[in-house]
Amino acid sequence: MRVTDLPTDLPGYEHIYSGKVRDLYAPVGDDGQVVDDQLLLVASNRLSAYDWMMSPEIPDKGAVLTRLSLWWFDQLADLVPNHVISTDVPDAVAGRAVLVRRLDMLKVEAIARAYLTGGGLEEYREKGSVSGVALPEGLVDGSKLPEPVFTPTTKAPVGEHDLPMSPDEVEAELGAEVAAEVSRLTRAILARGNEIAAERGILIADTKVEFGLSSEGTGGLVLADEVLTPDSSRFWPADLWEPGHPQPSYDKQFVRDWLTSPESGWDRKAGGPPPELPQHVVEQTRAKYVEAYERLTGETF
Ligand code: PZK
Repeated sequence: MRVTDLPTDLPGYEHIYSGKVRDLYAPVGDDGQVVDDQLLLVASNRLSAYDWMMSPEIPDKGAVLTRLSLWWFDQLADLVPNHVISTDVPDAVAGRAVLVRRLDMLKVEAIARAYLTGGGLEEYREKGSVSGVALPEGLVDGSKLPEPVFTPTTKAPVGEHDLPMSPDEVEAELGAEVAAEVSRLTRAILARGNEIAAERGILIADTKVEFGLSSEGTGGLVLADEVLTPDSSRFWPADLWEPGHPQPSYDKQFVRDWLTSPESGWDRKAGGPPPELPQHVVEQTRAKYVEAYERLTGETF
């Protein structure tokens, strides 16, 4: 996010933090004090590609992803409790914000992979295993794994890249019991996601989820953040799935194709910022987000 692009000023809320595509606020009570057990999670319409923020924004992206995430929380409710309190939020962020329980967040990015690509593929090519899990020989970019594998990473500050964590490092950070539960739940979430998505023409190659521990009650693991959205997961169109080469991205393919075409005039390797997206690319990309939402949920956006 550019420093000139300030987060929305929301009366009754204090801005805490901004990530690449989302903003975090704390509610302020009638007494003027920050409400210390809640947060407002706001999804923006910002889009990144090739590690650059695109301009202009994608209309409705934040609302589509917020509604998709809420729908998934319901589909996963029998596996794990979630942090959602309410969708009653200020008009300025209506439809793209949720009020959530403030948790003690685990300092681990919980990632599971159902298909091999990206960093997992690199590790497999070097070692024949991914995060300590031995895999069959002969797997290629896009291959389906025998079962989802837990491949946790560190949480690096914005701008830096997350690093793989070994099972020992995860245990040292979380304790053996919580580490085992995070691994089991992350793999179960991806497996459930793919059971549902496969019937609707979408493959979910991998996903990143965040867990927190609730300070009150039983103190168990709670699923936080967003879940099984195109921003937190690799969505692939099932009809184009063909192991052996990089798969097209369900949501970002129009943007990537245009940026790498002669039409854009952008030389990615020269290091300069990408050009403004033309209106047709913005519109096609918005349509892909809406299509993913409608196919998965069976509801009209
Ligand atoms: C929390 N993030 C990541 C998300 C951002 C950054 N329920 C929670 N309790 C405490 N902390 C968090 C959550 C959640 N979810 C999430 N960082 C802290 C994040 C959205 C926007 F800028």
